[in-house]
Amino acid sequence: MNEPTEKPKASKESLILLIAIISAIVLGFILGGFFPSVGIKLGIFGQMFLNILMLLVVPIVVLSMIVGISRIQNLSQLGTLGSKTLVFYVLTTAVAATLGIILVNIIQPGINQSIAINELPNQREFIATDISTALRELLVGNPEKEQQGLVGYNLFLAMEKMDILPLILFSIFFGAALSSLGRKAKKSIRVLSVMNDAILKLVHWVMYLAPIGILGLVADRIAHSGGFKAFIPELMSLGLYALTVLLGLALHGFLFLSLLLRFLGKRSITNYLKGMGPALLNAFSTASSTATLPLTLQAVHEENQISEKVSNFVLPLGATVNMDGTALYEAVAAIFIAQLYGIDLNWVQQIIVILTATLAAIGAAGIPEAGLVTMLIVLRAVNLPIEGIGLLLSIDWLLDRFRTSINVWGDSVGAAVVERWESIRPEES
Ligand code: DAS
Repeated sequence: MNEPTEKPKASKESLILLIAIISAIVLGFILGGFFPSVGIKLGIFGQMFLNILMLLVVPIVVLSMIVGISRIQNLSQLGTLGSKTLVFYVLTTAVAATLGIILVNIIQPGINQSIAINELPNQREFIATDISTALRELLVGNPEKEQQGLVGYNLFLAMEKMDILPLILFSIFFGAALSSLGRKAKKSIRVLSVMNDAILKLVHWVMYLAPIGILGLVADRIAHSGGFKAFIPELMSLGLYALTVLLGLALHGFLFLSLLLRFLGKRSITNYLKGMGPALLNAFSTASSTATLPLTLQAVHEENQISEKVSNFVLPLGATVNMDGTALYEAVAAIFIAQLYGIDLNWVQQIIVILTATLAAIGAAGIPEAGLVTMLIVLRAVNLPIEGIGLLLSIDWLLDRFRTSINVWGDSVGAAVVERWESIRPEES
C-alpha cells in the first residue's frame, strides 16, 4: 500500500451531514409530535431510505469481502503474519460481541417498555427456536423456510432472501481462490475492485439522503406512538440502549484493547493513542473505516513507528474484516430488539447472536451504516423481526461514529500486537 501523499482532512461535508441529520431529528420530533398526520405521510421517506440501505447489503458484503481477501497477495506466503492477524481480529471481535451481550442482559434497555410498537409481523413465527435447532439453522439453515445457514446451497436464493452468512463464506473462499490464481486473476480482481469502489460511491451518495430518511422515520415513529407523551418511554429505552452501546464500546476500546496494547503490544497507551488522534477523529466524523484508512496507515506507521510490512498488511485487512465496535453494537441491538418485542432468547440463542454478530461484523464494509444493514444477519439467525432495524435508525448515525472509531482503534492495536508477536521488539520505555 503506497504511503498516503497527503493527510485527508476530516471532511467538512460529513460535518454538514451531521448537522443536517441532527436538524432532521429535531424536525421529525416536532412534525411527528404536533402534526401526526404529516408525520405518518413523511414515513414513506424513512421506508425508502431503509429500502435503499437494504438494497445495497448484498453487493456491499460480497464485493468488499471478495476484494479484501483477494488483495492478500500469495495467500500461501501469508504465513504467520496473516494467521496471527486473523486470530487476533476474530478473537477480539468475538470478545466485543460477548461484552455487548453481557451488558445488554444486565442493563436490559428494552424490557417492559410500554412503547406502542407495531404488531409483530406475522409472516414468520418469532418463538425463539430451541438449542439444537438454533445451532443447526446457523450452519445449514432451514430449507422449509428457504433460509440458508453458513453453508448455503443456492447463492441466488441467498441473495433474494438476504441470507448474508452463506454469501460471506462464499466470498471469503472465492476471494482466496482469486488470490491463489496470481497474475491470471489480476484483471478480474481489478474489475471487482472497481465495482466495489462504485458500490462504496453509491453508499456515499445514499448518505446524502440520510437527513430526509431519518426525518421520515422519526416523524413516523412519533406519530405512530401517539405523539410526544407516548413516545417518551420509547425515547427512554432508545437512550438506555445507546448508553449500553457506548458503555460497551468504552470498556472494550479503552480497557480491553488498551490492556492488549500495553501487555501484548508493549506500547504506552497514552503515546499510542496520541499518535492515533487524527485517524480516530476522522473515523468519528466520517463514520467510515475505509475512508480513514490512509490516516490510519500514516498514524500507525509514522506516528507510532509500526513497521510498514506489518501495518500495510494488518490495517487494510482490518478496515475490511476487523470491526469490534460493530460486533458489539450488533449484539446489543439484536437483544434490544428482542426485548422490545418481548421475545425471550435462551442462552444458546444468545451464543448464536455472538457468533453471527462476529461474522456480520467481518462481513460489514468500512462505510457508514454498514453495521446497521449487516445486523440483518444476526436478526435472521435467531428469527427476530428485521423490522426492528427501523427503530434504531434514528440514532444509528451517532452510534455509527463511535463504533467506527473503536473499529479503527482495534485495527491499530492489532498492528502493534501482531508486530510484537511476529518479532520480539525492544520494550518501549
Ligand atoms: N461505519 C462502519 C465502519 O466504517 C462501522 C459500522 O457501520 O458499524 O467501520
